[in-house]
Amino acid sequence: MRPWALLALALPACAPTPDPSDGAPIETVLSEADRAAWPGVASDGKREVPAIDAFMNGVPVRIWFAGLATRLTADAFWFCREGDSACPLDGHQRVAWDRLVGLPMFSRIPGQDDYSPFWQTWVVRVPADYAPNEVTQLRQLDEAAAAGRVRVEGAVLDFGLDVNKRYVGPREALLHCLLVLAGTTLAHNGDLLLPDPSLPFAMHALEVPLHEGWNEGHRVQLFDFSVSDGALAPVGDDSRPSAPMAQIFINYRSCDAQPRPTICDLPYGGEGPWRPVSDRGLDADLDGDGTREVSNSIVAAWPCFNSGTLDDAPYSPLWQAVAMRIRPEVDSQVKLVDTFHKGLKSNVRSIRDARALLDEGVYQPFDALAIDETGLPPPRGDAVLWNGPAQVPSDFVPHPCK
Ligand SMILES: [Ca+2]
Repeated sequence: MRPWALLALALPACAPTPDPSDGAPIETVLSEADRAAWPGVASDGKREVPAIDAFMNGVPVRIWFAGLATRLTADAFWFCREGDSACPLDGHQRVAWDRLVGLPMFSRIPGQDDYSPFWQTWVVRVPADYAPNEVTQLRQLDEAAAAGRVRVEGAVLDFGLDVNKRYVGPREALLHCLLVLAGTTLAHNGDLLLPDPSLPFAMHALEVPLHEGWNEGHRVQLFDFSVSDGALAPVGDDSRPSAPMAQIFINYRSCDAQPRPTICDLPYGGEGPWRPVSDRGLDADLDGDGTREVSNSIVAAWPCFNSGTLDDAPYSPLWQAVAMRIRPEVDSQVKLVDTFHKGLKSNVRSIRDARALLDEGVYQPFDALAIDETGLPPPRGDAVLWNGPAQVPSDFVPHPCK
């Protein structure tokens, strides 16, 4: 049976029950409890997806934190005219919104068990007399496909070599689109990138665009990260593709160290004596800038960045969180952003720095987190995975990397 047909038959019992006929915004059928599962932090009547400062290869960088995630993928459908090879993806593996016929359709929404912001890409080929948005529900798609009016095909791209020169080849394409409630914003979207002492001038971050789509006849809003991610090559050979992941390394101090680290005086519900060096993890403002953004975490990959080591996976906005625990007896030798301004004096600003300190015995062996830095368990499975798309310069082009 075609995969999308399975979807139409198997809506989870816990799902909101939208009236599929009215075309109203999804917010009209969501309860307050439903809304809590959507991305972003609500305060003062606004809802914002926060940003986190980290380091990559010696320089400060910024990612968004769109919540804990899984490697699960869900189905999204992009409507294109028969014969239009420039739809739905352009030559840079970004969504070609001006070529689409009507709005794309997403099979799931946040709060449903099998929702994922990583979408397996299905192309719906439509004839010349197809009017935009004729199909807005899975059941309608199934009927139109069965009647031969539209044709659904998987989008397969030849990903060739990745940035680390490893062969990937033809794979189904994943797109990273974050469904959000109306009015949700991305912190620092289009602002200046973090101040970087190595740059001669200030650069703006690429502004990630907001678009609309359909879920079961209701309009939904979404941020399309294909402008910075490009299409992602999935991994695994299971019945459906999994999202690729990279790694983020989070510094931890021990409260058994002497002198006792000042961050140990903050309330924290996490694991044992260990404290993450992170505003978010501690729900604190370590650097006193009025935000919960700073961290001394290290990302081991970045869009179009060749790490120079085959150990490192290429960039993915899905990060596996790994702990770097400083041995308490050498704690005082390591400077991090919990004691110095904005990390510019941190001893650990790249994965290379971190591995050197590991070799010197400053760190315990790195271990993948079983609970999030805030002390919360992951939503399913045993890995803590963050949905954390990168902020990149405004002129960034994801493919081909230059
Ligand atoms: Ca702060």
